[in-house]
Amino acid sequence: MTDRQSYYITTAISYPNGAPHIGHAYEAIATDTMARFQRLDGKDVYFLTGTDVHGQKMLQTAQREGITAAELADRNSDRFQAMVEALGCTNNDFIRTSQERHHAASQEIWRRMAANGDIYKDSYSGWYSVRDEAYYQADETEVRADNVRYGPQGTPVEWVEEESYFFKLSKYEDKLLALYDDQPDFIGPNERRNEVTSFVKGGLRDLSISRTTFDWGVPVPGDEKHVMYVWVDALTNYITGLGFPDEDNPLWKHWPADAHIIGKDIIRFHAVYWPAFLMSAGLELPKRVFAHGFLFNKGEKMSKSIGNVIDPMNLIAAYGLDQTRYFFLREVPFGKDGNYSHEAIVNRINADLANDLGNLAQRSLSMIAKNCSNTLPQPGDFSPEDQAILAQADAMLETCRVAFAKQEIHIGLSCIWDCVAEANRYFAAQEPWALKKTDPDRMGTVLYVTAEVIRQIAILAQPVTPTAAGQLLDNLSLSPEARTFATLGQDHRLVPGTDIPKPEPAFPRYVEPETAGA
Ligand code: ME8
Repeated sequence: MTDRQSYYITTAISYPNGAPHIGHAYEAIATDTMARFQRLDGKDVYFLTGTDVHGQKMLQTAQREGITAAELADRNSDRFQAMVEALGCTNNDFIRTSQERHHAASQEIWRRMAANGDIYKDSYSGWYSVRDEAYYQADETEVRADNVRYGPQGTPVEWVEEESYFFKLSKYEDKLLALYDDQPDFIGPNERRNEVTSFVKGGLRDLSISRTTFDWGVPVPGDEKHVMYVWVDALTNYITGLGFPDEDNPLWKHWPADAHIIGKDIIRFHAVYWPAFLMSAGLELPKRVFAHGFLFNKGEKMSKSIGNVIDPMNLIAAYGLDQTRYFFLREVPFGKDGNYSHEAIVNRINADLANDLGNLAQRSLSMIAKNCSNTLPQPGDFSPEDQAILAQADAMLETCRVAFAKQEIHIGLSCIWDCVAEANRYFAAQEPWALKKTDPDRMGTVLYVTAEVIRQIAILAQPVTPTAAGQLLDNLSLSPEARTFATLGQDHRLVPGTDIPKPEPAFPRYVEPETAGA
């Protein structure tokens, strides 16, 4: 088991300055789906998520609420952790940057960057956005009609002037450009790669990496008047989670990360600052940073600061967990922005899940239960139509592997649901219900082929709809070992003669609450 290939995947760690919103849930669902996919594909997966408790934004929110930043962090981190659990995430750990292990790791990476000659003391004066926790150049900001100055992400900026430690980011300009060139897959999707490359080509200035005007953060080693700039410690969470600086920790084998999954607004921190910090500290670089898009509800960006927040728990309660997971990952091409609405969600649930997959499975397996004494039938020779649908099912794994390696979850899902659609056409054209009287052997073959195609669809659907796919696999009497991707393809076909139970429905239809039970 130890020679399994490692796969380390992370989400961004969220600011717990408010309740989790749908953007956080989206990132967790997508990352969990990728973690489950790689695990089922035989990799030794480690999946980390958590909360980013430091910074001025947390401090200001706590002050407004009349509590300490530590209290705010604890209270809301609990809510984030509960959300991740409610979403069915299979994360191995949940980090909070207030933890002692994280302070130790952040101080160690600082020491290593300093030892490499990359940290010096000076004074900073410039623009800072508390909402983005980001420094901006004057030419990245603009004063709008309301007389307020805004940064490039549309958040207000304020003037900051204080003694500060700096990181020699300018020294890493050429090294970063060489990285983007040599490893074209380092940043995905391509539009983000272009954005980052042109930002770095525009010239990098040294980065202010400490603050003295508040003390909510990780103290700078050797100069406790300063706390680290929140992004220095936040990014370090990815190695804290693997035991850094203890390289004998068994988890350290997972470094470097295979994929950091983040939103597009924080690509600069992950694709510019983070690799520069790691190069400076003499540590390996992550293999890929992938930025997903933003979700919009009625076209408006959601954020805790604006107050336009949709509670993911409500979505799960209203539509179901597997349904919510499927909707977001199928509807929104991963990497692009997306919209959602009640109508769009209901349409996906009823069309793709309840009708196309749910009904096909229920109809075909019920026919087996009823007409074949609850036993998988023995197929006869396969017709060209049988062979075509089986070949399409057998080919899904490879397409999904290629797609998931690039975080193109939507392409993997559309390949699976193309097969669902084709299986429906096959089933309708073969009319097994009519064969019952005229040619029962041929009926058995059609039902066997349909069940075998459903087997492969359900195995591949597990990462996105784990519970419902598990129900389909229960309906086929498949043992836990018979549910991994190693069993996909023609070498592990369903065994004729296996007893199967009367099928339980896996994907219920969505019924509007006011008409439910009417
Ligand atoms: O940025 N749609 O935390 P955060 C999709 N602490 N994704 C969204 C979104 C939306 N409407 N709103 C936010 C931070 N996100 C830092 C990260 S990592 C070392 C530190 C995504 O709570 C956002 O892009 O503001 C980010 O990836 C994640 O949610 C956490 O955002």
